[in-house]
Amino acid sequence: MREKKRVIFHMDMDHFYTAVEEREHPEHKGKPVVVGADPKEGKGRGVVSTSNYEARRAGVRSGIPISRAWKLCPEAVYLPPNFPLYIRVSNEIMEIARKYADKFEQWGIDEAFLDVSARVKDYAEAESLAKQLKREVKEKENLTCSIGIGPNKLIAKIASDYQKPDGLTIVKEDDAEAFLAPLPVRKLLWVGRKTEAKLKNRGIFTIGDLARYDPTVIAEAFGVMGTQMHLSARGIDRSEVETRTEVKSISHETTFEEDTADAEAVLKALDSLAAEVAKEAVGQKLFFKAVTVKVRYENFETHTRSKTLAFITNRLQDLQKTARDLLKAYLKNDRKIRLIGVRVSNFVKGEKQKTLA
Ligand code: TTP
Ligand code: MG
Repeated sequence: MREKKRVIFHMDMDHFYTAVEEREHPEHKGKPVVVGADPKEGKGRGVVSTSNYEARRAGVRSGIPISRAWKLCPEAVYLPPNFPLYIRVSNEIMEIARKYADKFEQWGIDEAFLDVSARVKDYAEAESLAKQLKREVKEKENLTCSIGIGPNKLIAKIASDYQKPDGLTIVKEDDAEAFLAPLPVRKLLWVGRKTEAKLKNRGIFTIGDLARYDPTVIAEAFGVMGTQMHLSARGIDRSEVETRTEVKSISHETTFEEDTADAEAVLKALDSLAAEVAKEAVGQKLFFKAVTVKVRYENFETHTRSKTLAFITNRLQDLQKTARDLLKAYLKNDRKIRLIGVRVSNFVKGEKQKTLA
């Protein structure tokens, strides 16, 4: 028996933080806008959270140092992030989108997967449903999003990114391999920078190159991830849209005013980051099991270390102790540190944990 064909949407808001800022401050519209750390006339530290498309044209993108953004585009409007606002708007958008699907999975602050298989009989109906969703988001929130439609989450996600902003891209199952083939391997969820470099060494640049490569060689070189990666390259993804709305992780990070090797100062900053993270977790009634710390040295070399606890918690003491233990390995070498971060993940929603002390 043939499995019923699925129709999956992936929705991704366009330049989310800056789009919300432009909506709240129409005087910024048409100008390059950057949300992130304070640029301090080019001397600022920290990074760009996101930028609107005008600023992207000047080369300003998520993750680049704010000092570089300033050099590239001094005339941009620079704004600090207003997280409570973005979270509120995100919640409103997710409430709208949720109604369109039988299974709905929020992914990060501005993305979601929707399984609409039971609501449409073909791709033409899927297209009009997606247009309706885009229209409702525009009318109610005055924001645009891009939607990808495909036979699974993998293809839908790559499709939503294909045409942006305000895009709608449909990739039918039969067209999936041809759609993916010319795209760089980096577009696959499994491929980070290191894997990308290893693949390039083997002459694999595009998803098509990977799809054609001998899967047993890939599996030998990359293990289980290699097998997954090869399936992805062929457009195969059986993972379900999981009805889940909770956030995946809570994190805070800080860039020091000056790079420092002062262990006490670093640990003190770590404690206050942990306090912010724990406060949010408690506020959202989330208990976590995994803790990650991130360290960036003065030369931008960046490391992360994680620990999965034997218990779930949202107590500040547990978080501070675990984060300190994890960070200590990075403090032994007297190297100057530029940035640290704390993240918690593997959540369990509070209600289910009534027995917790
Ligand atoms: P994205 O959806 O990756 O980016 P975007 O919505 O700004 O732009 P696009 O139109 O390409 O989708 O991320 C959503 C938000 O998450 C983004 O507005 C800001 C935040 N973010 C960061 O804070 N740091 C980052 O490095 C990235 C990638 C995103
Ligand atoms: Mg987005």
